[in-house]
Amino acid sequence: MTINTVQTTPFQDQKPGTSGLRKKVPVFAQENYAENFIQSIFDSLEGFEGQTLVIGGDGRYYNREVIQKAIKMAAAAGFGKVMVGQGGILSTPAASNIIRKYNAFGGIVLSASHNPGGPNEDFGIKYNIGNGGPAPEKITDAIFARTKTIDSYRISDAADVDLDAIGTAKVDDMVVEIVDPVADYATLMEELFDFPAIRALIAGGFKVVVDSMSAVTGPYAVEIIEKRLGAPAGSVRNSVPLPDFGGHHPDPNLVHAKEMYDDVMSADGPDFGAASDGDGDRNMVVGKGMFVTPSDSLAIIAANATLAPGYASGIAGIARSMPTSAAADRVAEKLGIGMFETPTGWKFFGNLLDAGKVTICGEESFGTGSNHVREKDGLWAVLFWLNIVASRKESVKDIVTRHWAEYGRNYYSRHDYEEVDSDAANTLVSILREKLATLPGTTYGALKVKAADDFAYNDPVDQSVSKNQGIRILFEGGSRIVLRLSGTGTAGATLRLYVERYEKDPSRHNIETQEALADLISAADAIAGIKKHTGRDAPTVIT
Ligand code: VG1
Ligand code: CO
Repeated sequence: MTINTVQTTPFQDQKPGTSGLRKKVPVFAQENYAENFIQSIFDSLEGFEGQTLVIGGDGRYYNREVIQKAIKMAAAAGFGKVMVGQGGILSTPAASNIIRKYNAFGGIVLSASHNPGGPNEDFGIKYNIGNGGPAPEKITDAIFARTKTIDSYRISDAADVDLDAIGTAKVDDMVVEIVDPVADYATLMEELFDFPAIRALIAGGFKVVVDSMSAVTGPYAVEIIEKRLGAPAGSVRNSVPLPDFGGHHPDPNLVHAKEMYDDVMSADGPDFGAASDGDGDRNMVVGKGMFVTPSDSLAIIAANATLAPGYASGIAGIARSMPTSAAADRVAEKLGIGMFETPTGWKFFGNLLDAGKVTICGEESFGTGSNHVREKDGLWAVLFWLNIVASRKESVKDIVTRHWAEYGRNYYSRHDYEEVDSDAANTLVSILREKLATLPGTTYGALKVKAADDFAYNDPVDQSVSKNQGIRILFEGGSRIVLRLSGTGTAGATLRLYVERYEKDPSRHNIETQEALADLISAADAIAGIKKHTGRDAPTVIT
């Protein structure tokens, strides 16, 4: 077998976004496109000779093809070993766990997460470092710089590896180990949570459904929820990962997981429902009569953390992305622990977790996780909720309403305007940025602007600074709106508007969310000219 050096020319559009490089499959399928990016990753790293690289993805269309390329390029680059999930499958949190457990140098995770899959849909490549987490900006910036100058890549001409047979093979001098994608992850979950209590809850008739949305968590959920926790067969729905996710968006929210939601809300439906996304790092939790917002979920998990064996000795601190509601802040205050506000994207939590400053992290975008790995973790959140329900012997609805009664309720919603014209979206943001200084003191109905800025994050661990992370407009009384452009889309621009209002009075905790936020939503349009710039009357998705 020989290593070939292939001449190539740079692509100018390989800038990693919030979570890796995401493009449509036809873009990735261009000659040398994936190879250029993978080589640029390797060229931006040092000291991996003879080390282990973990490779796996969410099973979407084009997954196997890119895995074969990555294996042959890893061999050419001098890695000693690659560990690949069987069938090319590894959920994002499971990949993070394997990197950590086997002291790998890093990992390549192939996913476009919640974006649809198929020959004309989305694909993605992300690099994770040795702590198991997404590469920090320092590395993604270096990768991007390299993609702009790359002129060749190296690849072995070895035959394709059989990805379906567990065991070891060799590509040139490099060992290829095909591993069970589920086993290590399931073991970790069993260490963290009170499986006997959850098993007893389910055996007692508590009905659980999990919608894996034909994406990566199917095999994990079947093993854990059905086999280890005893839920009846069929409790996990859409459990076979499909390359096109059955034609759906594998996005666990009230729009795309509506069937499961409606089922749980029906009179004789299940007591508890959950869904996860394409690569298994997001979660949605629903109890009968109660959808748990991701921001509330973070706060409630943190407040009840000691009920789970893995967190029995308490948590060190909490971190949330800036647009996530401040519900968790009140929990941190009460517990007397640190609270950190980071930019959007899990890569910003890595340093805080590594330094032991925080134990639990979350984002409003259906992402929650902890120091057990360095990614958000969908099934982990679901199991945490089941653990809390089993320990407290209360319904999800009672747990949430009691939490609000104790801490107050942060009404919260996100409005997404998807596939907006990029120029129009950029114009909206730059006009808004220019008028930030003039906003304080202006009023919109009963709302008065207290402060307005473009969020910048100073990492307390490595002192790195990340600017322009979202525009915040704070009102007197603690309400706020946030606007930012998505960094994960693959067509046009997506404008996200985040709206939050705090309500202490329990007699006002049952207002419909959009109604409770109506004045803030109209203030957002008055301030940012959303309708005018986007030409849209209403958001594409409201969560
Ligand atoms: C979105 C979410 C963000 C999340 C990111 C990756 O990013 O808002 O909170 O970390 O997706 O999630 P953006 O830039 O589109 O707002 V996943 O599950 O798509 O890897
Ligand atoms: Co995801």
